[in-house]
Amino acid sequence: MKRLVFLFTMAVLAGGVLSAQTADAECRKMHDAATNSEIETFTVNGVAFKMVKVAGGTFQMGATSEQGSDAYDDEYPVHSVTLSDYYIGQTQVTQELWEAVMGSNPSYFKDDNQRPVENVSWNYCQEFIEKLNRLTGKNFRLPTEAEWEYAARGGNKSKGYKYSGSNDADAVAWYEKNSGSKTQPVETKQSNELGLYDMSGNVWEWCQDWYDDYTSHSQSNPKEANIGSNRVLRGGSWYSFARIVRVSFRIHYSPDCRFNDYGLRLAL
Ligand SMILES: [Ca+2]
Repeated sequence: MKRLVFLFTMAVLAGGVLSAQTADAECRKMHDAATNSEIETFTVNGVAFKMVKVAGGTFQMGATSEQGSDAYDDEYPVHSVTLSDYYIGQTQVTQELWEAVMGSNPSYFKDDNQRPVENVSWNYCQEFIEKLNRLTGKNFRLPTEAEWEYAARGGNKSKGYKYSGSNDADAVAWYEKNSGSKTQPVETKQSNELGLYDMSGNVWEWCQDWYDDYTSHSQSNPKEANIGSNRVLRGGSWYSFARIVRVSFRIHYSPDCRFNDYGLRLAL
């Protein structure tokens, strides 16, 4: 009897060890699926940066219900947009990366090169991207406005938050209330559903598109309007009220404009 109990105990223990190993492997797989396998690392002049794969899908762009009465007129009408897969920067372009490519740093807040680069116009961003592409042989670009918003909303992992990754601006964004009136190093707030940092707040992010009014038509991979006078910026900054760092808020300025809260995030 004793021996039987012993064998039984050993069998249960062995089973436990086996299932623990299976669970470990399962956890590892899930972890990899959520992180490494969807992230590509690129290096330019010794500086590494990460691009996160965004699986395409269809989403409602504009002032959806969670935006409530904070939404402005130009966030309407809400319309359906379908996007193919693309990559987007895990963080805003840092001063370290900008300097590795351009050999200089135009930023106003300079004491830490992990702060996002700012004080860059849309035109200057295009120069940066052109040079980056020459150095890497890739086709980096700015995200379209639709790609920016889909990624900010968490893509097909979206939980429908008002800000990128939370309904609490403080959890995910450096903005007027918590920034100390300056940029903050990237990746120091919680990420959103896709593992992207600072899509709400820190610095505004230039999009590829000319600014245009929304229409109610469904769109597929919308590209920039043919003509316009202003380029779109998204996400708000260290200087913005919470209402401005919402996922659907939009502003637009001349492509020559630069301020100490205008920066960028790459797409591919
Ligand atoms: Ca931002």
